Amino acid sequence: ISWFTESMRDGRPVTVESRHLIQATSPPLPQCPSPTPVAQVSQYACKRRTTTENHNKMFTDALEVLAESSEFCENEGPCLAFLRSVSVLKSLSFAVGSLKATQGLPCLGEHTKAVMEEILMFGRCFEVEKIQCDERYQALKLFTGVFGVGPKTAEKWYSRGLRSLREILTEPNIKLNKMQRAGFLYYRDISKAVSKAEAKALGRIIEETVHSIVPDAILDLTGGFRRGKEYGHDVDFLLTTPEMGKEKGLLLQGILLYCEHQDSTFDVTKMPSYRFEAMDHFQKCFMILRLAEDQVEGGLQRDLGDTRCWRGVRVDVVVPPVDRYAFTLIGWTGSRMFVRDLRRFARKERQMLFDNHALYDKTKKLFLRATTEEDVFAHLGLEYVEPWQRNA
Ligand code: DCT
Ligand code: MG
Repeated sequence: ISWFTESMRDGRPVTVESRHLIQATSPPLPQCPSPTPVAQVSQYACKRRTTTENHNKMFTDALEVLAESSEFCENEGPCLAFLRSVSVLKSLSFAVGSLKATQGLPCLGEHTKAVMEEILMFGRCFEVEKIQCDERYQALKLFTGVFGVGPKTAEKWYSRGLRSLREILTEPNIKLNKMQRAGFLYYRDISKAVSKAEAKALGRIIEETVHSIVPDAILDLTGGFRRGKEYGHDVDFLLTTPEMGKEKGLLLQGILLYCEHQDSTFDVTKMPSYRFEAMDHFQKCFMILRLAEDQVEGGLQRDLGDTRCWRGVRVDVVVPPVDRYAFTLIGWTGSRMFVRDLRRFARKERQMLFDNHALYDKTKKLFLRATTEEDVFAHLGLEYVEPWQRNA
């Protein structure tokens, strides 16, 4: 996860009853959904229902390469345009078989359509293959895959002629920060996907640790696992206490391999003049935790030849005060595009400002209260979208 370092581009109700950990919301039994007519697909990801089932992977994989390549070239506009088309294609309940089938769909630009046409005709896209063979793209992808390394650092290393992780580690003039050193130290573990069983095990461990400090603390699994994903690159948790203020200084001890702790800079007295932004100000920990073999149901995922009985896993824990919990839960459940469009929808269609701390009605000049995610959707005049339908 490098988004908090450099490239800052950005359920269920949290009632007392549902405050039990690791209740990854699972989709209900498959029904036979009638496909949404193309003409009714919204331009806003928060008005679409997107499960983890992607019927258009061959297009979205290719378009994601183009998005990433644009990001590496600091072309924010094209990057976002590709990500928006990816998101629309992921929401479809059918596999696109011809360009005609995309008529009326929002967010699909000329470039996207040309790529799709080529894939439909030849099963591959020349431009994407060219990018994948490009030396700069390969190096930047490799470098940004290291925890703590964002596109700017990756570019700096590339422009100094460095091409491999070994070259970075042996170049005497390169000074790694604490986060990057941990990123290299646990590189193999962190670059391996985390399974749902491993995420659940971590939830139990963190809950136990937290409860030994504050018995009534509330922990929820968020991020991709809350959206029903089977694998993730990290595990994200939200932590709070029923009593306001008691969440301050709630620390995790004993199992940390690496921890980057950021204290809260959230100040409720500054709310009236406060700027709405993508990153929140709550206390948080970006960690690497040691997960032992016997803690995971069915055991750890292991590489051939790995004789260790543990692995390192990237874990984020964010600690908002309980009166901000619903906003933060939506933000940290994601997906990125879902939340990005929730903010855009609020701003453009409702004259409201929304982020991980608050929802503000500009017309009424009022901060709106919410204790559950449903409250937030209701304030925005949106149909509630379940976490497993937010994989936009
Ligand atoms: N998030 C966001 N904006 C970002 C990055 C993240 O709003 N720029 C939110 C959305 C998801 C949540 O934070 C957790 O982030 P990640 O762990 O990066 O995403 P994920 O969906 O959990 O993906 P993965 O399964 O790979 O961890
Ligand atoms: Mg995650």
